Amino acid sequence: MTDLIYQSIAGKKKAGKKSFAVLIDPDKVDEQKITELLDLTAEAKVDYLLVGGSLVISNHLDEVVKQIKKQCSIPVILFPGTPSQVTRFADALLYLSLISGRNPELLIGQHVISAPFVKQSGLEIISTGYMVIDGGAPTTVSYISNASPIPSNKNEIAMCTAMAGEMLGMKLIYMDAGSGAEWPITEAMIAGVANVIEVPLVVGGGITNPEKAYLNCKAGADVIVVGNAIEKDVSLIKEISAAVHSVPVRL
Ligand code: 1GP
Repeated sequence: MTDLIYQSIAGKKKAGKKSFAVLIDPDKVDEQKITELLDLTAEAKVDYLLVGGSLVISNHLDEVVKQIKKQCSIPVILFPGTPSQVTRFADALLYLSLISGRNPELLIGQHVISAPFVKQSGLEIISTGYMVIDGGAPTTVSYISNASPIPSNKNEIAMCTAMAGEMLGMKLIYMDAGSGAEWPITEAMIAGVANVIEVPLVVGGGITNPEKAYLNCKAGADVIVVGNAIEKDVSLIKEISAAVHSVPVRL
């Protein structure tokens, strides 16, 4: 198994560079929409494409990923809400453990059940400590997992959770306020967490403009993920990518 994608994420962090990932929900795209998105992502020099959703109900994940791989060279990383959202046509898989929750199924249970299938996929596996932060609206992941998110003002809980995830060997920490969150994660919480871990920090959920993406990066996020806002206005791809890539390099 290679670790090329992880090397790229970690290498950029080491070089002090910020990355931008566009999240594509297979339920919300068709062939034409994907083509339009890919033209814009290539032009805007988007670093990664994340594919997934908390609850994918359509049945065309393979086709979506195959089309992306055929039309562009940006790495495709799966961000699965359930183990069924795994396709060997992608490049890598965020192997998520919901470390902010206390539901054993999402910490380890579903992993055990899907392990042989995931291994056989040949995908690059990136073990990820997934932390859901309260974004002011009930998220699908919180409902399905029956796990409460970390309160948005409890920075120390987020910090300790991320530290524990890193010490357990997770190679990424992903802090998510949930898709379409009313309140994105505060810069104070991002800074607190970034200060106590060394692995790359991914931040997403409710980021709707280039200013917030920029401030999150300045606070310590290494990868910014945007889904919903781009679904509503694709021109944001260019603006947010430019903002993320304009953050001064700080080693
Ligand atoms: C959700 O972090 C992602 O899991 C992205 O959130 O759709 O709100 O951008 P948005």
